[in-house]
Amino acid sequence: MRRRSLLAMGAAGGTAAVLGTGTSALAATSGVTADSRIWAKHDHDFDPTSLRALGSRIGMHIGSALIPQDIDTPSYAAIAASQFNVYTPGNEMKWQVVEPEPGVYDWTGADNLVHFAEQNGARVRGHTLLWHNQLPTWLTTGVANGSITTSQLWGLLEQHVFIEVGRYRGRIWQWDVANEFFLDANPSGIDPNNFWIQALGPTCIPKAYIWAHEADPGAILVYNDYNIAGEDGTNAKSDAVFAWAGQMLDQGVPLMAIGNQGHLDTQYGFSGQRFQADLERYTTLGLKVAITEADVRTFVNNATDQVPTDNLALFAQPFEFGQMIKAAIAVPECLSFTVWGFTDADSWVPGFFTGEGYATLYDVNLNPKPAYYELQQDLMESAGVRHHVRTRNG
Ligand code: 9MR
Repeated sequence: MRRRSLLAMGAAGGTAAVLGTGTSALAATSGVTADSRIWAKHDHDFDPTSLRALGSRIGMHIGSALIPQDIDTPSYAAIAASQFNVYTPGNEMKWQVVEPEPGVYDWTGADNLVHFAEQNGARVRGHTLLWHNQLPTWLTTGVANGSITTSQLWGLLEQHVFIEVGRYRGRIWQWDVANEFFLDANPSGIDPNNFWIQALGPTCIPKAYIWAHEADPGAILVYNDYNIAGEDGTNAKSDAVFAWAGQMLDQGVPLMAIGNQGHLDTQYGFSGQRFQADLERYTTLGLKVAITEADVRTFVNNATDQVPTDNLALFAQPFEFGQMIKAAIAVPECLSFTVWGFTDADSWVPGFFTGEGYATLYDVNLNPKPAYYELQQDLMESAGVRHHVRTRNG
C-alpha cells in the first residue's frame, strides 16, 4: 500500500462502519462498533423510478442540499424523501448558524435535518467545518480587531470541530471538513488570502481533519471544492488539490475523500471525459470521491419563472447533468451524487448570478425537468456499468 497507515485505518474505519460488515481495526480501538451506524431501509428504495432507488442498485447515494423550507413544506418534503437518500444542509451546519454568539448554540436547523434524514432512511453529509464564508460576525470581527488572539482562535476552531462533530457522532456519513481553500488561478494552490490561512496558516487544515476524526472516527472526512475536476479548463485547480491531497496522506492526515461540487454554467465549456479522469485520479491516492453540489445554470427570462432565453440551453442543461452523473457512475469509488437543491424555486443561483437560473432538476412549480429524466435514465442504464456493485445498506 502506497499511502500511510493512519489514513488507511481511517478510511477503513469509515467504510466498515458504513457497510455494517464488521468491526474495523480503528473502530475496535476507538470503541465505536459497526452496529452504531445502521442505516435503515426505506420504502422509497423499492420504487423503481425514484433516483434514490436506482442509485442504490449501483451503491451510489443520490442526494440534495436541503434548506428548512424543503423539510417544512409537505410538497417539497415529499420529493426530498422519495427521490434522495442523502441530505446536505444548505446552511444549517455552518458556523454562522450554529454559534451566532460566542458560546450560544442554535442547532435547530441542523437537528431538524438529521431527524428528517433518519425518518426517511437517508444519510447526512455534514457541511462544513472550516470555510472562510458564513462565519459568525463575532469571530471575524474579533480576529480583525485583535480581541481574539491567534492562540484563542486555535482553541475556538478546535472547540468548534469537537462540539459540532461530536454532537452528531455516528449520525453523519460524510463530513465536508475543509471547503474552498484553493485559488481559481493557473497555477492554483491554497489561497494565501483565505481568512483561515491568514489567521492560522495552512496547518489549520490538517488539524481540522485530525480533530474531526477524533470526534467521529466513523465519518468519512471530505475535502470539498468547486472546479476541481477540470471545469476551469486548464485543470490547474485539480492538479493543485491532487498534489495537496497526496501530501496530506503522506503526513497521515485522515483525509478520506474529495468532494467536487459540480456547479456548472452552460455558457462555459465542460468536458465529461476530463471530469471523469480527474475523479479517477483522486482515487489513485486511495481516496473516495463524491459529487457534492451539482447544478447547471443558464440565462433565463426572469428569476421568478426561470425559462431559459436560449433554446439550446434546454438541451445543454440536462446534457451537462448527464455528463456529470455518467462520470460518477463510471467511477466505483464515487460514494454519492448530490444536487445543490432540487427545485429552481429555492436554488441559490438566481440570487448569486444576475440573469441566471434553471439550474436544478425541478422547475419553480416542482415539475421534473429534462435534467431529472436524464439522471433517471442514466441511472436506469447503469446496472452493469460499474466495475463492481457495492452492497452497502440503505
Ligand atoms: O446555498 C448556500 C446559500 O444559501 C448561501 O447564501 C451561500 C453563502 O455563500 O452558500 C451557499 O452554499 C454554498 C456552499 O456552502 C459551498 N459551495 C458553494 C455553495 C453555493 O454558494
